[in-house]
Amino acid sequence: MDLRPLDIRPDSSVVVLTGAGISAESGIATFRDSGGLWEQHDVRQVATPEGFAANPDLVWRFYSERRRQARTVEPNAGHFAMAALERFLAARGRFTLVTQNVDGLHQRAGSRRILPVHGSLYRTRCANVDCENGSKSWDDESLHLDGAPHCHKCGGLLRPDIVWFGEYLDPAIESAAREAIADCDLFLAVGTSGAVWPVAGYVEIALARGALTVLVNLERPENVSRFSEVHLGKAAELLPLLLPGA
Ligand code: BV8
Repeated sequence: MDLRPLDIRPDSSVVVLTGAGISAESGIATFRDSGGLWEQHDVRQVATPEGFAANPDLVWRFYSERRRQARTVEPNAGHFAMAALERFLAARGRFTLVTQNVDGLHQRAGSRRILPVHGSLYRTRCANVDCENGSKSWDDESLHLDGAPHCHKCGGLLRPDIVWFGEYLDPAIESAAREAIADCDLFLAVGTSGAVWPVAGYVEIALARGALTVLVNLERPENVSRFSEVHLGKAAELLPLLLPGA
């Protein structure tokens, strides 16, 4: 495959946005591909506050199953290429990994400069806004297949620390992502359908900045026209060829 590596120098400023496609070759289902998560589950029932209010046990079964599964798979060459790029830029460049993924595979591959814009599968928080725990979340690998857990402090329901549809992203994380993109030379999107807002609009910030916008994806997504360079294929195969340090 005659692929020219991206022009990334040690002092480049790079933001990478990843979606479910980068974890596909690790064996984790994406959302909108055939056989994807949203084909197997009603998103309104398992990924909205209304769904959680209606049936917290079902939501906890959904996320517990994903917690269990994500621990049975390994990061792939795409995740490791991301961590290598971060190391390549560490001395004189700037690097930010904005991920929509909640599976923890970037962390396990060694990436550190991560903005988890949709939360994390392995963090839990109290759903009671009046709880003295507040919106603080904590690491939690436990599975709750037989019923939703309750808060030790207030007795209210616990919830996964995930951003559901109709919920705002964490403002600090969102503004950090927008700031990094507004300051980058290269915006690289990997494995995302560009279907979910406000993240789908992040490429516009890069374009307004005059950054080079590059896409690595299996198929052309909705917002493909916003990218000046498009590489169609599997992230685990293409990223090691495109990125330095891999
Ligand atoms: C919000 C939960 C304000 C965690 C998720 C306009 C502006 C603002 C909001 C909206 C708007 N229009 C509509 C909205 C509302 C909504 C939205 O965007 N809806 C969409 C569906 C139209 N947005 C929200 O609700 C957001 N909040 O805007 O707050 C607000 C508040 C109140 C009222 C109004 C507004 C919150 C969005 C977050 C929702 N939570 N997940 C979880 O369970 O995981 S989103 C969900 O989609 C996942 O997090 C996922 O990360 C995300 C994006 O999906 P992708 O990662 O892109 O995955 P997908 O399967 O779609 O695509 C995979 C791609 O990979 C494909 O293109 C495929 O070709 C490719 N691929 C496959 N294999 C490979 C590959 N590529 C490379 N290699 C491979 N091997």
